[in-house]
Amino acid sequence: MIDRERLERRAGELSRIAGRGTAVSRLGLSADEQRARELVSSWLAPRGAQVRRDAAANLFARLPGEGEAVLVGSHLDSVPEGGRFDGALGVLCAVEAVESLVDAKVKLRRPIEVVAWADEEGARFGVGLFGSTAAFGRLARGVGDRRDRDGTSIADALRALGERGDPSAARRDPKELAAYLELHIEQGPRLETAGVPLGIVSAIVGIYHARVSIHGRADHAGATVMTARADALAAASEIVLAVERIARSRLDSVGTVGEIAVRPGAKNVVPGECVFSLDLRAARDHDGLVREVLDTVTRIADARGVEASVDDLARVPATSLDSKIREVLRRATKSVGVDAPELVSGAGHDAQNPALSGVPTGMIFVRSTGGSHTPREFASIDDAALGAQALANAIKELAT
Ligand code: HGY
Ligand code: MN
Ligand code: MN
Repeated sequence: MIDRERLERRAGELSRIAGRGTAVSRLGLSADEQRARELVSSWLAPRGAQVRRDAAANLFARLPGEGEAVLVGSHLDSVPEGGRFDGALGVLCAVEAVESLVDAKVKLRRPIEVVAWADEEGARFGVGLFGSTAAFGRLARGVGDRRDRDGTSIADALRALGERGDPSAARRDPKELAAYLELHIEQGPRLETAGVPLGIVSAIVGIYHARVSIHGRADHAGATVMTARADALAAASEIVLAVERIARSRLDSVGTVGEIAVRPGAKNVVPGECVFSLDLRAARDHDGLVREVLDTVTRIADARGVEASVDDLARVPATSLDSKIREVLRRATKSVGVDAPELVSGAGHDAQNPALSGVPTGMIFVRSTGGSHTPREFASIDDAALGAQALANAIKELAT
């Protein structure tokens, strides 16, 4: 049923949008992401899908039917210098699964909607899972005013795409949906180590994103003795190492500072200000991890005589996925000959938003190698075709 060549050809076409070699830099809410949505629309519109883009720039392609819809998809944006498969493979396999069912003239009762969520990575504005958070009405207030490094706001970026600029207008009723399915590369080594091409996601870790600003005092690097300094970068550095220490000390926890900026940023000026990102995740006691890190930020800032302010960007609780849908996915993967293990996802996914909104949600993992969020990321077309076939089987069971 799956047309392997079509899947492979389209994967190549998509990876060339904002791609360079095996790297992709297709940032959310950019013209590149819009070009990717147009490419996906060009595949589905000729198959009778009604294609629309919502106020948060999410793309939906709907094949008509009766009752609540089965929603299936992932995201098209990437991190800067990311890989070709993160998100993109889920959209490609959703399109291929649906087209293979249409090719085979399978009678589907329910409507099927293929979705490409906008700006899942939050690479420009810092708000991860942006499009799906907007669609399920979970955006924090004032998100539209969040700005990227050039001072462009989310509202500006949406208006540049031809939207009105208020992402909260993307909200839709979760009761319109019978189920949400997402195929995604694992982005870790477990399936590779186990020698298994597919996995089923049991739960997704809790994720907290924030921006920490440390205000010290800029001063002359030569004329200011060490005991008279309020060095913002030295304080931030102690905090970064504390994040690493705390995450290492707690079960199933990770902590990362991926972005940092220093002002004024000159070799002979004691740093007056430092702004850095916080990414804290845990499968269990996520709140405890966040609390311990934020208490430590305050303790270090007080001890060093600098001011620390924390700007919450996103907080998604640990999310377990629907047991009935996991059973559907177990049958679907078995039917392609795979005894798929259940895995907790350390990566965040758009699937958290439908799941937290009461939509029965499931995820299929496809084996990937070379890590992720890097051009080394890789998934084989054989594993992708197997995943797409399992996805088609699951859609068929849920939609007939
Ligand atoms: O950060 C994540 O886990 C996802 O790739 N956005
Ligand atoms: Mn990612
Ligand atoms: Mn992803």
